[in-house]
Amino acid sequence: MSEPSIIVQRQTGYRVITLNRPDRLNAFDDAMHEVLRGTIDEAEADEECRALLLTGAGRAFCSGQDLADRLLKPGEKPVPRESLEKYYNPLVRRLRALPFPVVCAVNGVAAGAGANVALACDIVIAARSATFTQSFARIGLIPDSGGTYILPRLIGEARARALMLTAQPVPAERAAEMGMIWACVDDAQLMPEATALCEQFATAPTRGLALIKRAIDASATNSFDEQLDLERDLQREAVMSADYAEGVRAFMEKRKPNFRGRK
Ligand code: T3D
Repeated sequence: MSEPSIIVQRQTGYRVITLNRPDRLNAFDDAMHEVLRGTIDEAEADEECRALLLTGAGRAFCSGQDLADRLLKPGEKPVPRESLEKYYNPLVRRLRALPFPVVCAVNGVAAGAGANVALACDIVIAARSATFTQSFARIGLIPDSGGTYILPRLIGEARARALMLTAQPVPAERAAEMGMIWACVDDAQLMPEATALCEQFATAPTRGLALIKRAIDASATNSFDEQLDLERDLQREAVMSADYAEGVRAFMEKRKPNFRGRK
């Protein structure tokens, strides 16, 4: 039997999803996209799941689209694949909109759509040996999977433009200095640190965290006034939650809160 292209480990309060095509540096083919979609559906449907940890098997996180599936035979004409419409766009939209945090542990090379899928996650933590490459320009493509939207907002337009036009790899340490990612850690510390974050989220006020995700996403396009109105509306929702009542009670009683999570 062949190896599964996606491995899921269920932990208390969160799931670990591992991209598992190491001989292709975890490049996406259609089958892997389909399995990943199903895996995320299951995690979202499970109210006990309060965080996701996304990582890769072997020496890479993900090298983007599997280019072996794009090799034309002599004389063959290119056909529209619609892979953005079918797979990459729904995936990054989904990662942004999930009602709980998504932590990406970038264990090695992240290239093409692989880099931008990582950057679409809520918290990106990378091993010191990892690199981020907007490799699209090397093969005549444009950066996709939200890269042209997310990257300039993370590191500024000047740097994003240069990285996308030159396809120069960025080592993890530099990526952290630029603000492209949350942190760069020693390779041996990657999974312990990413797991610790997920364990924290597994007992967090998950509904409140989902509102934070919504507010930050909206801030990219809202005016200041629109954002203030949104904060007011989302805070109204948060103030009415059982988790806020519990948070205040626990604070006053000097004990650890017992949040309800997604229920
Ligand atoms: O068509 C559409 O659907 C449009 C959508 C596009 C979305 C995209 O993601 S486009 C971008 C696609 N990805 C790339 O262009 C990156 C291609 N890979 C690389 O540039 C390099 O492999 C890396 C910089 C990522 C790593 O380099 P290195 O030297 O560490 O490893 P390597 O030797 O190049 O790769 C190791 C193996 O993985 C090798 O196979 P082999 O020789 O051992 O049998 C290589 O062919 C394979 N591999 C790596 N990336 C891909 C891949 N095979 C298929 N597709 C890949 N993307």
